[in-house]
Amino acid sequence: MTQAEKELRFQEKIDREIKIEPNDWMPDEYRQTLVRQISQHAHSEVVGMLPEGNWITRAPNLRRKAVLLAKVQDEAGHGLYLYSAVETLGTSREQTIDDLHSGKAKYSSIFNYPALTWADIGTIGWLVDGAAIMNQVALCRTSYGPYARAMVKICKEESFHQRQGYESLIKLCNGTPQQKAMAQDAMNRFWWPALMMFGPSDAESTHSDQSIKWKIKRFTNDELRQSFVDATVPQAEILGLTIPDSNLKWNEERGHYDFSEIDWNEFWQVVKGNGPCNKERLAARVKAKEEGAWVREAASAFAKKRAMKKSA
Ligand code: FAQ
Repeated sequence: MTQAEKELRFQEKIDREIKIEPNDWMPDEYRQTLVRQISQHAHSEVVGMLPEGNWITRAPNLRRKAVLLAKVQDEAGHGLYLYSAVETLGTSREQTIDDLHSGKAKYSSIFNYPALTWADIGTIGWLVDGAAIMNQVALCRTSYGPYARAMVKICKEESFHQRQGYESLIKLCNGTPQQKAMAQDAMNRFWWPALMMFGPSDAESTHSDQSIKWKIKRFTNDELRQSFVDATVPQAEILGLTIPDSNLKWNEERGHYDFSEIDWNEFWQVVKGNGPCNKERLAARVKAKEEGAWVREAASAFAKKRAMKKSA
């Protein structure tokens, strides 16, 4: 079969909604796109543990601490499912992590913003996990089998994360004036970075067209961003929080909210490594790898010893 015939068959399979599995033939570009997207997604989950992990010791009570601890552990689990999905495409976990540490691979821009107050933790759950779910529910139907199956479990957990964040904010917004002000301040700082999570506008998105054709992505960046805004505005109204956008307005004709243009200069600056916490985040991951080297060495020495015993 020629390359062109193979590609045609591959596309037919995608069009018929048949999942692509690790041993199936796939175009190199499809494989590379998946490795890029899934590994960046995995890195986002793992780097995303840092701003929240920083608050575990400072949670205001035992219940909040237990919930936050569980959430941060969930994110580690998501990273692991996703690194495994990348391995099914023939790229080792070691390589994937090295690509993050060398700056070759990206992770979500949102995690380069600091979590300054306790209200930021509720806001991250509500807005950041909320944005993540909007994007990830669609990924449950992505064309690559291992990624789609990982996303089903991840989405169930992200949904709990979003709700615990919202519940925490309900408490703050119905608390003292200082607590409400703290929630508003968190909203002011996280709203725009949350909208940036969906990526560049469709006009600027380099990968969207091909990824939609391959059904890796089911919706474009702008479509998902709009759905997020439409779903979130009523939630902010219930909390009594003001969204920091004077142009935010329901558009009867479109059946959607209109909102201001994103500051794309800020977005690209953060993506390129110049956000408020980029250097700190990467340094924390490199340090974790170095400090965990002895654990990996001990584990592989133990595995070798056990294998030797077994064969003897
Ligand atoms: N930040 O052509 P497109 C979470 C890059 S998980 C940084 O539109 P694509 C859970 C993009 O990589 C959050 N870079 O790209 C949690 C590309 O650069 P490249 C992560 C970004 O792939 C919650 C270039 O710009 N979720 O939050 C960003 O078609 C709380 C051009 O962009 C996922 O990763 C960005 N925001 O669409 C954890 C979901 N946006 O690679 C802890 C899976 C774009 O050519 C606490 N990923 N870029 O060098 C996706 O759905 C897609 O990859 C998009 C981007 C939609 C993110």
